[in-house]
Amino acid sequence: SAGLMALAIGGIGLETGFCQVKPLISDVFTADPSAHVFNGKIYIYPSHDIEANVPQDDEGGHFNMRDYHVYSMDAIGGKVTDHGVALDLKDIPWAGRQLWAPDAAFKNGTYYLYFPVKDKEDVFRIGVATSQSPAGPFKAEPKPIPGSYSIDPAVFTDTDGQGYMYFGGIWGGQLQRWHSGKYDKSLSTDLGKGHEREPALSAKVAKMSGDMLSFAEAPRDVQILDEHGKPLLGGDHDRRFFEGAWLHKYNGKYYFSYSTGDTHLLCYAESNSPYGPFTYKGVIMKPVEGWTTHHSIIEFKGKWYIFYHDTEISGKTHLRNVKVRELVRSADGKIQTITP
Ligand code: FUB
Repeated sequence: SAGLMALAIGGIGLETGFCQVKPLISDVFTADPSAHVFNGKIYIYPSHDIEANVPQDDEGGHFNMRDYHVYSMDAIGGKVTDHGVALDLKDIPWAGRQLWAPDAAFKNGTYYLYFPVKDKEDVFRIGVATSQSPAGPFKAEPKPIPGSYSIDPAVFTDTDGQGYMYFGGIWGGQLQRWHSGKYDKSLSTDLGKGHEREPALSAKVAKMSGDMLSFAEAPRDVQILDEHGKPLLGGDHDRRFFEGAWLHKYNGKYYFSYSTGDTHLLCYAESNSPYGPFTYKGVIMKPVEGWTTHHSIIEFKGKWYIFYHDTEISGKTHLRNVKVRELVRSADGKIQTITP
């Protein structure tokens, strides 16, 4: 019916009732889009999914990515430019395999690309590479960031110029293996049975050093509290942190958003400090097609947008495509839940 017809305008479809959103990139597979506004343009730093013919396993071995491309757009709904290979696995001296979800930052004339990759012992670490251009190419530092581990770095620059890295992901992202402070390979999913009534594993946050190449402090827990001020529990799969952290600031408050992994939700929590504790507020997006769900949030020309992915083009969980749509808030600041 006419009421269900969607009007698609260069990637975003608008109409009442539902919203048809087209993939932003369709010649290659892209996922985990971290978007930033640099020099008045939108730059997207996604994972570059490929068919590597690695069988699916619980550790995410089938996500066997080997390089990154950077994309830019002058406007939402405008042309998307592919700037080519920004960083290749073979040019990261310490890397073994699996270039997962990256992020980028800018400080004092230099652009930074942060990326998780397994080292030669198959342990995820977070690396950093630099460029004079937001589009790259980026040159990797010779070693991972000291004290880094797990996946999904998201670097937030506060209004005072201070950078913070949020990171971590459980199960294939290995965060649970660091629970005791040392790497324990026997912990393969979360902390497992018997831990459901204990506080959930937390994402980590660390202040960045002035040169953005290292942590200025030991990573701390990003605590998420429920409406009674109690930490979310490990068994609370609809609300607890799994992976894919993002941080944005709106009206002076800090919004920490993330994926719940096995329940496939994007949720958010709010705080008056970039360190938290954050109070759980609700669901930003209900499950998309595909197992993983990963997003970023930016403001561009007075509107807020969420970048995310699904598997519309391939129908396969490890071959994803990025999308964008508007993020809408109610008058009280609450983020409206999106049903994709
Ligand atoms: O793309 C590989 C991994 O899948 C990411 O690091 C996670 O956030 C999930 O999207």
